[in-house]
Amino acid sequence: MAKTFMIENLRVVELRQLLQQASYEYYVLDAPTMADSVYDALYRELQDLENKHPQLITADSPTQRVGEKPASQFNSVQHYIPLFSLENAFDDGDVKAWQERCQKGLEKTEFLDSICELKIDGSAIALTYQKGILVRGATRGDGTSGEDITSNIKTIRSIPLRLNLENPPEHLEIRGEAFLPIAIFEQINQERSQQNESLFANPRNAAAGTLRQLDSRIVAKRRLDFFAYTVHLNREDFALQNLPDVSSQWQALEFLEQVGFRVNPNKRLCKSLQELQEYYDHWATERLKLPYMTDGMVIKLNNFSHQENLGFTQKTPRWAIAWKYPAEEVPTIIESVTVQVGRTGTLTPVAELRPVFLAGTTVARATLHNSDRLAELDLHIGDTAIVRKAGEIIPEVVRILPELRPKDAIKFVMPSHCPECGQPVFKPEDEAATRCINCQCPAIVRGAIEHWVSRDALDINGVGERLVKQLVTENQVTAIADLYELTSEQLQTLERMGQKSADKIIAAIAHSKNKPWARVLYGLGIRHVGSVNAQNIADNFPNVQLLASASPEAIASIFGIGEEIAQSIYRWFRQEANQNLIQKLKDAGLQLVASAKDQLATSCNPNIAGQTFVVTGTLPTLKRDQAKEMIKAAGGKVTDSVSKKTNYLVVGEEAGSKLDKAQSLGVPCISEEELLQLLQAP
Ligand code: 1X8
Repeated sequence: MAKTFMIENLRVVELRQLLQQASYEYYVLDAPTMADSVYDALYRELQDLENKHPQLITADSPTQRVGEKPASQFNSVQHYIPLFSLENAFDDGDVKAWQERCQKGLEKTEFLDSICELKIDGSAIALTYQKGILVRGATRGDGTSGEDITSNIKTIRSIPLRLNLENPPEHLEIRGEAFLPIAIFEQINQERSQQNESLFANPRNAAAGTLRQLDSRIVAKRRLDFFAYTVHLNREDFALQNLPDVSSQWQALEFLEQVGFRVNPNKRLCKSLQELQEYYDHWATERLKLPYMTDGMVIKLNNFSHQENLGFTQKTPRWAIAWKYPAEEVPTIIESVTVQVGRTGTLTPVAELRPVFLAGTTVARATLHNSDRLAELDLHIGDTAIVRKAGEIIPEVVRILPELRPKDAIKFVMPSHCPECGQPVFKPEDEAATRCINCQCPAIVRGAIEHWVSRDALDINGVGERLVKQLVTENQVTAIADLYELTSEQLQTLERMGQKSADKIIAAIAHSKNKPWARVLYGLGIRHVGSVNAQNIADNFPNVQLLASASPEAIASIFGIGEEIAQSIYRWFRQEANQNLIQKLKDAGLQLVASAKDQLATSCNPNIAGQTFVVTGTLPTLKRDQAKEMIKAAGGKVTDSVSKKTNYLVVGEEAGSKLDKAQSLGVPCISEEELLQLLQAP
């Protein structure tokens, strides 16, 4: 026994190192050396050993990056060293003046060596390492104190949980920028738009929003990244501990790289104003090709002794300056406005523009967001509009210039009928958007199916946007459930569809019948029910009947599920078309019940598992059978009569002799509400 433990302990250490190295090569060096399948296998092996011996889990184990249960709030923490903001320069004159001030302050006449780095448009983060282990990550906040977001920070793969240092200092503060790569930002917004959730304006907001997510499991899915750019070190301590000499910003960046951080490679040591200008001009256009957002360059005096001598003003270091690139805005003509109908029926007005070159690409369309925004703009066809790439990604109409409006220009008004199906549209008072509410609207049907087949839902390979459009246009599919009645022959009647592909698609559709209940629930596309919520709800309501008949209160009693989501689910199941859909999916053989294995996974609720319940009387929201099902799903036992062995009697209105008996035996009596609390809190 002891011997096995020793061997397993050594293996855990080895696995941790192997996985740390592989992850460093993948996420920091961007040069993978280990196949994904090998990584996964080693990761699972580590996870199994850690499950077996939880005492072997360390803070720097790769398994600690997956996120934790949602926190109710973040704690405010004091920064060990304040985070300063930077003084801004808007032209070369500002930069020259800054350099001259530095020279004067240091009583020098020659140009002071400066490091140019790109200014990353993300969220500044302060990391604290104790003896080389990441112990805290905090947001910038007001610069003096921020929020402790350590569990979110740990999900960022390019942030080392342990520094690559033989002899780490007691305490080390690292600063850098957390950001979302543009592609991931776009993917998140696409998903949010499918969920009918509000969109992030730009990658910076998305990164900030993600970092402040209370559920770090969601953060783990979002693939934030991080560039380190500052290390606060005590040079005497460093010398004492035989750490490398870091006496300049250039050396600091090298040090950061060496200990395992991702450092932006686009840095330059400049020895003249001319070279600063070259860097600025070069990156003015090159930055638009980078996979992340930048909004300027940061210039820092290289020499730490220069930095120390100059020190700080109230808010900013005197030895650094940010030279910003102007936000790109251009005027153009609005030639027409089209209206798109989204998956959930939201109408989005889009301006069709006379094409203009903007921030690296030609732009011919720009979003007008929604009806309210459109009304604010008072937009007329033929207007001259100022167009901006919001965070240089999605072009938007910022404002129009009414003084340039042609005399006979006609004001654009939102259509009263859906451009896709012709049915009247509807604008709720409290929402900015107009929407189509015809559930047979082809746009909504297409959207619903695209969502159903998407990766996180039923993940049906081969059914893409084009095929969905064909199927809906040809009326082969008018609702999700119709997919399961398609035949290969039917598909082969479609343009460009051979037998082989058709067979493959039919097989993929059939295969989706094995996908678990949580995926099915997510696939239904109920408003506000994203994949994490769906899993959470499916864990608590292990079959569709329980969920369909649950009260909004019962649904909202799940941790992490708010009133709005609960109402949305409740209303969804009250619609006849949706009830029919569920019946058809059931008939088609989809998983509308959690599998025994999943139920077992949720049945570790120690409040319920192994306890014996009796349910009596009329419960306020649940039917008695539902309550019994829920108890059983959580691992409890349900019997019909009260005895000494009964652990709880669940009591509703007009309870009869069972209540008397329980009271005489001293069996605890609980309400439905108390039962739900037991079920919910593991
Ligand atoms: C902010 C930023 C800095 C750097 C890059 N991106 C930023 N957003 C850098 O130094 N490379 S420095 C900084 C600050 O000091 N407020």
